[in-house]
Amino acid sequence: MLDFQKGSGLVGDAIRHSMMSVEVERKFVCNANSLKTLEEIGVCAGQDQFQDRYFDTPQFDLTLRDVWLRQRKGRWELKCPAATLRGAQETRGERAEAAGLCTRYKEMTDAADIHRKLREVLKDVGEKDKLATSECCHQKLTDPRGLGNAEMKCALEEGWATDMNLLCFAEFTTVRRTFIWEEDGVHIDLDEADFGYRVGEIEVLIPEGGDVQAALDKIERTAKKLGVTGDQVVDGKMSVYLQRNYPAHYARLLSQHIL
Ligand code: V4E
Repeated sequence: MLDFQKGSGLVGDAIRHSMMSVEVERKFVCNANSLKTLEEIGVCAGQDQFQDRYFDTPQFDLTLRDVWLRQRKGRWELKCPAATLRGAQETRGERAEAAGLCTRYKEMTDAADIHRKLREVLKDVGEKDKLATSECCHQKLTDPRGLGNAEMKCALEEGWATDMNLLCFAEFTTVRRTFIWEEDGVHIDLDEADFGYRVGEIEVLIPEGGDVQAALDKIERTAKKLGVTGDQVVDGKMSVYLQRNYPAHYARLLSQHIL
């Protein structure tokens, strides 16, 4: 999550929160050389620490639809796929995106938008599924091998989330260093999650319907400057968290090409 940029300055929260934004992003492994380049050319915008708590139904109805609901710094945020480009000849940036190197997600921070989206996504979950849900919750609560207690601890905290049968399934803290590439308005985050995983992210935030190609080009230029090469997809924090804590769900997300 980052702020819209205008020139070299950050536009304030009022604008950011009133608009739906699209985050175009490429993850990378930050080695000593790319860190040196970043420290030489980028402007360090500081270090932050935050806790993320991700929510889903016990059957993972959201994440199986590539919808990611979380609480960060006490605020609700939702990420879901943004519409893809159609028609025109595929560009280098789009190829990188198609190969999974770049992702493009719509970000919502407005509570009404988030609730609307959740209702839309969950409307297909019928009575049969609801019954399975309560059985699944029960199993998680009583199964000593499960992660039930941590999950249920969160479930009682948010009335509307509980009403929608949403439970906290992942909780971790990230220390983030942010650099800004001033000329291009690109943000580079270096994240370290408390479960022992580090990842870099090159990010451009655009308004919905904004110039995706320009964002992909900026990311490509930045990656080159940082010496980020190759076509290997780098896992995000959540992918690694799921691999370690929910291997069966992770495998399902992989098989459905969501991760
Ligand atoms: C797993 C996932 C999402 C949830 C986590 O998003 P991510 O960008 O990894 O987290 P974070 O903390 O960097 O968020 P930010 O601060 O940038 O807003 S959202 C989309 N996905 C799916 C996904 C995917 N399929 N491929 C890759 C490389 N990343 C994420």
